[in-house]
Amino acid sequence: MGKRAFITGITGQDGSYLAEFLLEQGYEVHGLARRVALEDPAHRLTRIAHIASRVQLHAGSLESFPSLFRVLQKIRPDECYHLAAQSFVSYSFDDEFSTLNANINGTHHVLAALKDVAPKCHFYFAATSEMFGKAAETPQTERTPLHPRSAYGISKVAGFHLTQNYREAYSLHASSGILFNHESPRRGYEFVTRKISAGVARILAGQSKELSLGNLEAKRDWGHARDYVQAMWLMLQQPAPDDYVVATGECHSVREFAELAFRLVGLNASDHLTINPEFYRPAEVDLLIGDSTKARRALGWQNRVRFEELVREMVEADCRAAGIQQPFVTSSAVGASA
Ligand code: NAP
Ligand code: G4F
Repeated sequence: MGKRAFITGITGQDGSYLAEFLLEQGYEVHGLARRVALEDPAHRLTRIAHIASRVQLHAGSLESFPSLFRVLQKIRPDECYHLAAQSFVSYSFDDEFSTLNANINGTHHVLAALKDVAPKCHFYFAATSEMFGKAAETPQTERTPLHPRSAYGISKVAGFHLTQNYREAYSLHASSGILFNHESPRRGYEFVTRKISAGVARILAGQSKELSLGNLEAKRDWGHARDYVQAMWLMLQQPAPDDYVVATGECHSVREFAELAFRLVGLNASDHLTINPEFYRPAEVDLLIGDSTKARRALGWQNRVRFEELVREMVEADCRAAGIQQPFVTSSAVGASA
């Protein structure tokens, strides 16, 4: 019989790709979904609509230990991927309390429940490059000191330490993936890459004229979510738990992402891009670039999708959704600067 996996955050970007991947591997896939999502599948389960009949959803929320305990007691999974979180850094400045509450307690609840009902379960924690924040060195590795710059980053540092502590104190097979930014056409619209790809599509479709962003000089190491969920799975297949950086090793500024997205469809970014100070953060993370040598060597993980391919896929998907079937100019025009 196939293994049984439980995914918190199955309705999110990563959860949807991971569920697909695990189904392909023959897993029985269970997921946690909020009650409101189960009652409004047409709007809130869109990312997993195509696999809805093959996954089993259970109502629960990060804030409620009893809900998580009940679900885990019923499923007793072989593998648990804890992805659910308030994941938008910017929002964590507006509501530090709910971010810290959901992210720290949520992780603690899942670990504490597993310890009691499924102590042999292999556990994955969705840690993040945001933990490096004001990074002490470049590129960042598993040994780089942590200096989070937001309530979100702080909540993930706490989850990371909780995961390590359950590994050391209770011998749980608990691993953390320190994942750098990863995107896709399923990315939430609040994140800058999707805001750009959707904004470009709207402008090309004549539905708007400008795209308003914040700090264009921030630099990120952007990969594709489909590649990154495979690293999560690989971590849980290892004989011993550990922590791994997952990144492409290549970084680009928000400006470069936006300029390429506009250029791909034959538009000039400077004709449409405006700056709105509202989108600046009280404390910014200026530069993230990861060194994933350990994951590549120990797990055999590799990222397949490069930067331009990622931008293309996202812009194309949003253009198609806006009714534009062939949005791209020729590749020679892409090479020319905007
Ligand atoms: P996402 O698209 O924002 O998905 C977040 C998921 O968490 C959704 O399924 C959401 O459910 C669920 N969730 C949020 N609050 C919840 C609560 N109180 N109770 C139950 N479920 C709740 O995030 P993602 O991009 O897939 O990222 C997955 C995880 O990796 C997150 O923990 C994120 O912090 C971390 N991470 C992401 C990246 C990245 O670049 N994407 C990088 C490093 C780490 P609803 O659909 O009901 O809102
Ligand atoms: O797309 P972002 O909102 O992602 P951010 O803050 O890097 O966080 C994402 O990646 C983390 C991994 O490093 C995850 F842990 C986290 O859950 C999330 O998935 O912002 C990227 C950069 C920032 O520097 C931001 O200041 O883009 C800059 N930016 C500039 N203008 C903007 C905008 N970000 C957003 N969201 N919206 C803007 O208009």
